[in-house]
Amino acid sequence: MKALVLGGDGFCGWPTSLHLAAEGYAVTIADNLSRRAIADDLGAPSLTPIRSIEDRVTAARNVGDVQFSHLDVTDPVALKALLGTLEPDVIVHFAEQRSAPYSMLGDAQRRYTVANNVNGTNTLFSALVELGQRPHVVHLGTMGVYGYSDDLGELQEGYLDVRVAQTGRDVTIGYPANPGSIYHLTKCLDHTLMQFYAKNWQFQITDLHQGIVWGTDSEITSSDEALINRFDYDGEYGTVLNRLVSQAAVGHPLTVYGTGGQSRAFIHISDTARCVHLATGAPPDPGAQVQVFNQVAEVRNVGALARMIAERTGAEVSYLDNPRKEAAANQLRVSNAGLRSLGFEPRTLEDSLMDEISATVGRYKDRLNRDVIFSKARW
Ligand code: NAD
Ligand code: USQ
Repeated sequence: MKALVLGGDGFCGWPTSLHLAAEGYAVTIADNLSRRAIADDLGAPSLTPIRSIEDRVTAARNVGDVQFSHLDVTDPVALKALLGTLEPDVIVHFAEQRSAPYSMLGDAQRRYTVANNVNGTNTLFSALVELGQRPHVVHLGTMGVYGYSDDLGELQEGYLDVRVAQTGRDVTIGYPANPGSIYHLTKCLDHTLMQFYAKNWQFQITDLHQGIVWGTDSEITSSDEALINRFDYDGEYGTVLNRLVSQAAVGHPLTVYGTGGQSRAFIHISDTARCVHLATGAPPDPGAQVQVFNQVAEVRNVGALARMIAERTGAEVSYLDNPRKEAAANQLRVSNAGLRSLGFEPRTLEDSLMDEISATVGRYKDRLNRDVIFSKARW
């Protein structure tokens, strides 16, 4: 089986590419390395010393069949040329600008995020239509497409059974979109695009609505220094749990936004790779509505996480004015029945994984730039 991994040099894409290669896929990574460039612009390169893509791919050949193509997914000519040669069986699409705060920094970042993400997804499907190819496409979406509320009960997977007030009829509708940033908005737009392509051109599409990914390494990326995964801790790209662990490691007060009453869904990076692999093997029928799996291990409260890390490390917790427009506190319940039915057994924070991440951060803490800890984005 041939897998094309778009965005395979990134935080989720790299361990997933290696996992797929270890499972016997012939993997081609396509990436324009924009994440590395943005990190340099922000003065916030990965805390872990990730290798050049060339060195990574050379080391990856000990794991399995891995190739690299330097390619921008929004470039139709380059993308069609690669697809035409490769004819992949499955495409995993990670290649988007994925930071909510970055997407809210200003005009340039708002426009870049929409142009890159929505245009990339449309360019991919339009190219596949033109080439007459119908691989299973697995797209990485986000839990943030739903908003973060349990007003409509436990979050179901993409769809909601409702009774229409006007007719009394019971129907299934797409879950109402409620994005909280320009970045999250692009995932709602992607989803609508994909519904149309599936319906009109009989695609097989899976959208993985993923929670916040934490940790650094999978078993494979930790097996060789040259395979080490990236770790972001800065105010724009660092996600909350990884940020708090890295702050504790350098004696910085833990940056809780607002009351810390926010509840969010989390998943460990090694589970991301496992779940994507499970999803690649379970395509929906051609032309069926987009299959949605909530790629989530557990729900946690931000304030409680900070207190847990403070207890483990002696760090101080600092409650800051929230730079974001979001509910000060929320309840959240999430179904992950789809991936569980495929064999997903979530790894949770109680496992020894917290020790692993603390050890990695401790090893590289001298590389941490304290000037980029606070987020510059306000909305
Ligand atoms: P990342 O920024 O580390 O990786 C994305 C990769 O895509 C980068 O290597 C980047 O260079 C590449 N890329 C971006 N635009 C491209 C383009 N036009 N052409 C080619 N390559 C391009 O992000 P990540 O954390 O690995 O996230 C991957 C995907 O998973 C994203 O779509 C993101 O929205 C989704 N996701 C991430 C998280 C998380 O917590 N990290 C949670 C939920 C969903
Ligand atoms: N938060 C803090 N302190 C911090 C950083 C964040 O309290 O120092 C809070 C935020 O206010 C928010 C929560 O923690 O309430 C999560 O923030 P985050 O930066 O960890 O995550 P988010 O911006 O939602 O985005 C991340 C990924 C994105 C993915 C999303 C999944 O960057 O790609 O789609 O998580 S989800 O959150 O489930 O929508």
